Amino acid sequence: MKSAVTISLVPEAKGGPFVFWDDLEAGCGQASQLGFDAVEIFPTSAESLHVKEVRNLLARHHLQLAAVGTGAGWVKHKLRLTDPDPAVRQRARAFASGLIAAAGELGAPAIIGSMQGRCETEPHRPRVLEWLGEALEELSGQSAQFNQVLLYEPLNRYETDVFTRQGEAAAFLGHLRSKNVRLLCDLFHMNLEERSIADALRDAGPLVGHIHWADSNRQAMGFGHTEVAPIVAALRTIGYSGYLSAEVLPLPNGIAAAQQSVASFRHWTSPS
Ligand code: LER
Ligand code: MN
Repeated sequence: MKSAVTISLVPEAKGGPFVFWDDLEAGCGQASQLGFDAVEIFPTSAESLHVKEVRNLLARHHLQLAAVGTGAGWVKHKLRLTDPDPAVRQRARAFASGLIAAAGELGAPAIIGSMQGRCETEPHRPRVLEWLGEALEELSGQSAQFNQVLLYEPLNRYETDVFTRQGEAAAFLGHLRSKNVRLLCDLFHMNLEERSIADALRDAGPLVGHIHWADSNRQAMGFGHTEVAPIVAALRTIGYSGYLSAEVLPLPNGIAAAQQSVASFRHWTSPS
Protein backbone atom coordinates (compact mmCIF):
# COMPACT_ATOMS: atom_id res chain seq x y z
CA MET A 1 0.00 0.00 0.00
CA LYS A 2 1.05 3.58 -0.64
CA SER A 3 0.56 6.79 1.31
CA ALA A 4 -1.05 10.01 0.06
CA VAL A 5 -2.15 13.33 1.50
CA THR A 6 -4.82 15.75 0.29
CA ILE A 7 -4.28 19.28 -1.01
CA SER A 8 -7.33 21.50 -1.63
CA LEU A 9 -7.12 24.44 -4.01
CA VAL A 10 -10.83 25.30 -3.59
CA PRO A 11 -11.53 28.26 -1.27
CA GLU A 12 -15.26 27.34 -1.21
CA ALA A 13 -14.31 24.01 0.44
CA LYS A 14 -12.88 25.77 3.53
CA GLY A 15 -13.68 23.82 6.66
CA GLY A 16 -13.53 20.59 4.64
CA PRO A 17 -11.36 17.53 5.31
CA PHE A 18 -8.20 18.53 3.51
CA VAL A 19 -4.74 18.59 5.07
CA PHE A 20 -3.00 21.20 2.95
CA TRP A 21 -4.64 24.25 1.41
CA ASP A 22 -4.40 26.77 -1.40
CA ASP A 23 -0.78 26.39 -2.42
CA LEU A 24 0.04 23.33 -4.52
CA GLU A 25 3.77 23.93 -4.50
CA ALA A 26 3.94 24.36 -0.71
CA GLY A 27 1.68 21.33 -0.19
CA CYS A 28 3.87 19.15 -2.41
CA GLY A 29 6.95 20.38 -0.55
CA GLN A 30 5.48 19.44 2.84
CA ALA A 31 4.16 16.09 1.56
CA SER A 32 7.55 15.19 0.17
CA GLN A 33 9.43 16.29 3.27
CA LEU A 34 7.15 14.19 5.49
CA GLY A 35 7.70 11.13 3.30
CA PHE A 36 4.36 10.65 1.54
CA ASP A 37 4.39 8.66 -1.69
CA ALA A 38 1.76 10.83 -3.34
CA VAL A 39 -0.64 13.76 -3.16
CA GLU A 40 -4.36 13.87 -3.92
CA ILE A 41 -5.40 17.19 -5.43
CA PHE A 42 -8.76 19.01 -5.33
CA PRO A 43 -8.57 21.70 -8.02
CA THR A 44 -11.18 24.34 -8.83
CA SER A 45 -11.44 23.17 -12.46
CA ALA A 46 -9.51 21.42 -15.22
CA GLU A 47 -8.51 24.80 -16.65
CA SER A 48 -6.79 25.72 -13.39
CA LEU A 49 -4.68 22.55 -13.38
CA HIS A 50 -1.72 23.09 -15.69
CA VAL A 51 -0.68 19.57 -16.54
CA LYS A 52 2.90 20.33 -17.51
CA GLU A 53 3.55 22.43 -14.41
CA VAL A 54 1.99 19.85 -12.12
CA ARG A 55 4.03 17.08 -13.76
CA ASN A 56 7.24 19.04 -13.17
CA LEU A 57 6.26 19.88 -9.62
CA LEU A 58 5.54 16.24 -8.77
CA ALA A 59 8.78 15.09 -10.38
CA ARG A 60 10.80 17.71 -8.49
CA HIS A 61 9.36 16.44 -5.19
CA HIS A 62 9.49 12.73 -6.11
CA LEU A 63 5.73 12.43 -5.64
CA GLN A 64 3.07 10.49 -7.49
CA LEU A 65 -0.45 11.79 -8.07
CA ALA A 66 -2.85 9.48 -6.20
CA ALA A 67 -6.12 10.96 -7.51
CA VAL A 68 -7.88 14.16 -8.54
CA GLY A 69 -11.15 15.18 -6.86
CA THR A 70 -14.06 16.70 -8.78
CA GLY A 71 -15.81 18.06 -5.66
CA ALA A 72 -15.39 21.68 -6.80
CA GLY A 73 -17.95 20.85 -9.48
CA TRP A 74 -20.55 20.85 -6.70
CA VAL A 75 -18.98 23.00 -3.97
CA LYS A 76 -17.92 25.84 -6.27
CA HIS A 77 -19.96 25.50 -9.47
CA LYS A 78 -23.15 23.83 -8.13
CA LEU A 79 -23.01 21.11 -10.79
CA ARG A 80 -24.42 17.66 -10.10
CA LEU A 81 -24.42 14.64 -12.39
CA THR A 82 -27.99 13.90 -11.27
CA ASP A 83 -29.49 17.40 -11.38
CA PRO A 84 -33.10 17.44 -12.66
CA ASP A 85 -32.08 20.05 -15.27
CA PRO A 86 -30.52 18.33 -18.32
CA ALA A 87 -28.37 21.39 -19.08
CA VAL A 88 -26.84 21.23 -15.59
CA ARG A 89 -26.24 17.49 -15.95
CA GLN A 90 -24.49 18.17 -19.23
CA ARG A 91 -22.28 20.87 -17.72
CA ALA A 92 -21.53 18.56 -14.78
CA ARG A 93 -20.33 15.81 -17.13
CA ALA A 94 -18.20 18.27 -19.08
CA PHE A 95 -16.63 19.53 -15.85
CA ALA A 96 -15.83 16.00 -14.62
CA SER A 97 -14.62 15.03 -18.08
CA GLY A 98 -12.08 17.88 -18.08
CA LEU A 99 -10.66 16.71 -14.77
CA ILE A 100 -10.57 13.07 -15.91
CA ALA A 101 -8.44 14.14 -18.88
CA ALA A 102 -6.07 16.26 -16.75
CA ALA A 103 -5.75 13.51 -14.13
CA GLY A 104 -5.31 10.91 -16.87
CA GLU A 105 -2.44 12.81 -18.44
CA LEU A 106 -0.83 12.88 -15.01
CA GLY A 107 -1.35 9.12 -14.56
CA ALA A 108 -4.12 9.31 -11.96
CA PRO A 109 -7.83 8.49 -11.63
CA ALA A 110 -10.55 11.07 -10.92
CA ILE A 111 -13.07 10.84 -8.08
CA ILE A 112 -16.84 11.25 -8.28
CA GLY A 113 -17.96 12.14 -4.75
CA SER A 114 -20.20 15.10 -4.05
CA MET A 115 -20.96 15.57 -7.77
CA GLN A 116 -23.24 12.51 -7.53
CA GLY A 117 -25.88 14.78 -5.93
CA ARG A 118 -28.94 13.59 -4.02
CA CYS A 119 -32.31 11.92 -4.70
CA GLU A 120 -34.05 14.26 -2.19
CA THR A 121 -37.34 12.31 -2.36
CA GLU A 122 -37.99 8.61 -2.92
CA PRO A 123 -39.99 9.08 -6.19
CA HIS A 124 -36.91 10.72 -7.73
CA ARG A 125 -34.64 7.81 -6.92
CA PRO A 126 -35.07 5.72 -10.11
CA ARG A 127 -34.35 8.72 -12.34
CA VAL A 128 -31.36 9.81 -10.24
CA LEU A 129 -29.90 6.31 -10.47
CA GLU A 130 -30.46 6.28 -14.21
CA TRP A 131 -28.64 9.61 -14.61
CA LEU A 132 -25.84 8.53 -12.32
CA GLY A 133 -25.47 5.27 -14.24
CA GLU A 134 -25.33 7.08 -17.59
CA ALA A 135 -22.74 9.53 -16.27
CA LEU A 136 -20.56 6.78 -14.78
CA GLU A 137 -20.74 4.78 -18.04
CA GLU A 138 -19.61 7.74 -20.10
CA LEU A 139 -16.98 9.07 -17.69
CA SER A 140 -15.46 5.67 -16.92
CA GLY A 141 -15.19 5.04 -20.67
CA GLN A 142 -13.22 8.24 -20.95
CA SER A 143 -11.05 7.22 -17.96
CA ALA A 144 -10.20 3.97 -19.74
CA GLN A 145 -8.70 5.95 -22.61
CA PHE A 146 -6.05 7.07 -20.12
CA ASN A 147 -5.67 3.56 -18.68
CA GLN A 148 -7.34 4.78 -15.50
CA VAL A 149 -10.36 3.64 -13.54
CA LEU A 150 -13.04 6.07 -12.36
CA LEU A 151 -13.46 6.22 -8.57
CA TYR A 152 -17.01 6.42 -7.19
CA GLU A 153 -17.33 7.40 -3.53
CA PRO A 154 -20.36 6.55 -1.37
CA LEU A 155 -20.82 9.33 1.20
CA ASN A 156 -22.47 9.42 4.61
CA ARG A 157 -26.20 10.21 4.96
CA TYR A 158 -25.64 13.89 5.70
CA GLU A 159 -23.94 14.37 2.32
CA THR A 160 -25.93 12.12 -0.01
CA ASP A 161 -28.83 9.72 -0.09
CA VAL A 162 -27.78 8.10 -3.38
CA PHE A 163 -25.48 5.39 -1.96
CA THR A 164 -24.15 5.53 1.58
CA ARG A 165 -22.86 1.94 1.89
CA GLN A 166 -20.26 0.12 -0.16
CA GLY A 167 -22.38 -3.01 -0.69
CA GLU A 168 -25.29 -1.08 -2.24
CA ALA A 169 -22.92 0.88 -4.44
CA ALA A 170 -21.14 -2.32 -5.52
CA ALA A 171 -24.45 -3.89 -6.54
CA PHE A 172 -25.30 -0.79 -8.58
CA LEU A 173 -21.90 -0.77 -10.30
CA GLY A 174 -22.38 -4.47 -11.08
CA HIS A 175 -25.33 -3.57 -13.33
CA LEU A 176 -23.35 -1.10 -15.43
CA ARG A 177 -21.97 -2.17 -18.80
CA SER A 178 -18.68 -0.49 -17.91
CA LYS A 179 -16.43 -2.51 -15.63
CA ASN A 180 -14.11 0.46 -15.16
CA VAL A 181 -15.56 2.05 -12.02
CA ARG A 182 -14.04 1.27 -8.61
CA LEU A 183 -15.18 2.16 -5.11
CA LEU A 184 -13.52 4.89 -3.12
CA CYS A 185 -13.95 3.65 0.44
CA ASP A 186 -13.73 6.59 2.85
CA LEU A 187 -13.24 5.17 6.34
CA PHE A 188 -14.92 8.22 7.94
CA HIS A 189 -18.12 7.73 5.95
CA MET A 190 -17.94 3.97 6.49
CA ASN A 191 -17.64 4.45 10.23
CA LEU A 192 -21.02 6.22 10.15
CA GLU A 193 -22.79 3.88 7.74
CA GLU A 194 -21.43 0.32 7.75
CA ARG A 195 -22.20 -2.44 10.24
CA SER A 196 -18.57 -3.49 9.99
CA ILE A 197 -15.94 -1.58 8.03
CA ALA A 198 -13.76 -4.67 7.68
CA ASP A 199 -16.63 -6.86 6.41
CA ALA A 200 -17.68 -4.18 3.91
CA LEU A 201 -14.13 -3.98 2.54
CA ARG A 202 -13.85 -7.76 2.32
CA ASP A 203 -17.21 -8.00 0.54
CA ALA A 204 -16.24 -5.29 -1.95
CA GLY A 205 -12.97 -7.15 -2.64
CA PRO A 206 -11.51 -6.27 -6.04
CA LEU A 207 -13.87 -3.30 -6.42
CA VAL A 208 -11.94 -1.37 -3.75
CA GLY A 209 -9.99 1.18 -5.77
CA HIS A 210 -8.91 3.82 -3.26
CA ILE A 211 -9.08 4.47 0.49
CA HIS A 212 -9.62 7.74 2.32
CA TRP A 213 -7.56 7.13 5.45
CA ALA A 214 -9.50 9.05 8.10
CA ASP A 215 -10.39 8.31 11.71
CA SER A 216 -13.92 8.23 13.20
CA ASN A 217 -13.92 12.00 13.86
CA ARG A 218 -12.41 12.78 10.45
CA GLN A 219 -9.09 13.64 11.99
CA ALA A 220 -5.82 11.91 11.15
CA MET A 221 -5.85 8.16 11.77
CA GLY A 222 -5.01 7.64 15.45
CA PHE A 223 -6.68 10.87 16.61
CA GLY A 224 -10.12 9.20 16.84
CA HIS A 225 -11.44 5.81 17.96
CA THR A 226 -11.46 3.69 14.79
CA GLU A 227 -10.26 0.15 15.37
CA VAL A 228 -7.65 -0.04 12.64
CA ALA A 229 -6.31 -3.61 12.96
CA PRO A 230 -9.35 -5.40 11.42
CA ILE A 231 -9.49 -2.82 8.61
CA VAL A 232 -5.87 -3.34 7.63
CA ALA A 233 -6.33 -7.12 7.93
CA ALA A 234 -9.29 -6.90 5.53
CA LEU A 235 -7.28 -4.80 3.06
CA ARG A 236 -4.49 -7.40 3.18
CA THR A 237 -6.99 -10.23 2.69
CA ILE A 238 -8.34 -8.67 -0.51
CA GLY A 239 -4.82 -7.91 -1.75
CA TYR A 240 -5.37 -4.14 -1.81
CA SER A 241 -2.21 -2.39 -2.99
CA GLY A 242 -3.50 1.12 -3.70
CA TYR A 243 -3.38 4.35 -1.71
CA LEU A 244 -4.29 5.10 1.88
CA SER A 245 -4.94 8.78 1.32
CA ALA A 246 -5.24 11.13 4.29
CA GLU A 247 -8.42 13.10 3.60
CA VAL A 248 -8.72 14.57 7.09
CA LEU A 249 -9.30 17.85 8.87
CA PRO A 250 -6.14 19.92 9.36
CA LEU A 251 -6.30 19.53 13.15
CA PRO A 252 -4.62 20.64 15.30
CA ASN A 253 -2.97 22.02 12.15
CA GLY A 254 -2.08 20.72 8.69
CA ILE A 255 1.46 19.69 9.52
CA ALA A 256 0.46 17.81 12.68
CA ALA A 257 -2.37 16.06 10.82
CA ALA A 258 0.03 15.10 8.03
CA GLN A 259 2.66 13.86 10.49
CA GLN A 260 0.11 11.73 12.32
CA SER A 261 -1.24 10.39 9.01
CA VAL A 262 2.15 9.28 7.77
CA ALA A 263 3.06 7.84 11.19
CA SER A 264 -0.15 5.80 11.26
CA PHE A 265 0.44 4.69 7.67
CA ARG A 266 3.90 3.43 8.58
CA HIS A 267 2.71 1.81 11.77
CA TRP A 268 -0.05 -0.14 10.05
CA THR A 269 1.66 -1.07 6.81
CA SER A 270 5.22 -1.87 7.87
CA PRO A 271 5.95 -5.61 7.95
CA SER A 272 5.66 -6.79 11.55
C1 LER B 1 -16.70 14.35 1.04
O1 LER B 1 -17.26 14.08 2.26
C2 LER B 1 -15.63 13.41 0.73
O2 LER B 1 -15.36 12.47 1.42
C3 LER B 1 -14.86 13.69 -0.48
O3 LER B 1 -13.88 12.72 -0.66
C4 LER B 1 -15.81 13.71 -1.67
O4 LER B 1 -15.70 14.79 -2.45
MN1 MN C 1 -13.71 11.11 1.05
